[in-house]
Amino acid sequence: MQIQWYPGHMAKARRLLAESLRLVDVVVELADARAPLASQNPDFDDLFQDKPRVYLLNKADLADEETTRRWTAYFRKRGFAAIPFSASTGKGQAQAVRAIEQAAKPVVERYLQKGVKKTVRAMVVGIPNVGKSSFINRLKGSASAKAGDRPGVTRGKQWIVLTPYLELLDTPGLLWPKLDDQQAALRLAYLGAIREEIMDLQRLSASLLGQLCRLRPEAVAQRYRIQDLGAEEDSLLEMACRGRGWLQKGGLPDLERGAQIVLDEFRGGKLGRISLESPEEEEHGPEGERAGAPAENDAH
Ligand SMILES: Nc1nc2c(ncn2[C@@H]2O[C@H](COP(=O)(O)OP(=O)(O)OP(=O)(O)O)[C@@H](O)[C@H]2O)c(=O)[nH]1
Ligand SMILES: [Mg+2]
Repeated sequence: MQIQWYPGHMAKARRLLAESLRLVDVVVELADARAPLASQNPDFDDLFQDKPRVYLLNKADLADEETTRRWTAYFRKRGFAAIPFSASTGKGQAQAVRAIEQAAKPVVERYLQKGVKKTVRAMVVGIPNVGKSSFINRLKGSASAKAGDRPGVTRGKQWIVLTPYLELLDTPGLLWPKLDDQQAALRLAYLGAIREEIMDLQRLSASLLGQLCRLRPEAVAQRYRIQDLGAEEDSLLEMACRGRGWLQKGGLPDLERGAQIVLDEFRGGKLGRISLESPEEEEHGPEGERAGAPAENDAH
């Protein structure tokens, strides 16, 4: 299954982001804590160039805590601080606001020297469905920006005034024109960043089950009552349907319904907190990763 999703509204969104750049002091970039690399838009370096950037690993409440800790160490080692955040629980909120203020400090001070107290404007960017609007709502303390559990909810830009001195710009989720790395594209699809209508959901959910069998065999065995965790990907969805009783009238597995439920349950954290990527895998390749194994050494 080849995954590509770069519809017209996204190309338009890219232009909108580029145009908005001159209005903002800071770019707040959200990635998904469960796959911090796959969910980073490689176009952003080009697009935002020298603008001060704050990195948040959102949905940290759904990611494995220990793996997220190692990811923050990984990024710190490479010279930038990535703050674990959860728009759902509010964890990381104070650090996020502090990081925005810190990133804006040079420009604020320049204005102060001229006797002006500047309003900091920060643009919130990231892939679709990563939680940009939810992040803004969390900081604002109210549902000011429209959020939803599918990609492509925000279509235009919207300014949200947090305080007289801090404004946030909500923007549409942005992917990149060619998803070269199809492993990463699959992760994006598992996370819900790609529009479902363009994919074969049964194949997607079977492949997610295969991945989960490697990452969290016990959780899969328990939740879907699958005994043979080493089975071919193609048969895993069928086994899950039988295990959970998702059957059609004649007793055949209801693969369509099962596919949707498996994806929704993973996205909703029903199998526990699971990270799809680890820094060790990034540094040593998939072979270097021992699924579910704790980190031996933080300095990896
Ligand atoms: N568990 C959890 N869910 C979150 C978090 N942040 C956002 N969500 C959920 O993720 C889904 C997408 O959130 P949005 O805020 O609409 O995402 P967005 O990045 O604005 O999406 P687009 O506008 O479509 O690009 C919603 O169902 C949110 O409730 C989080 O930190 N934890
Ligand atoms: Mg949005």
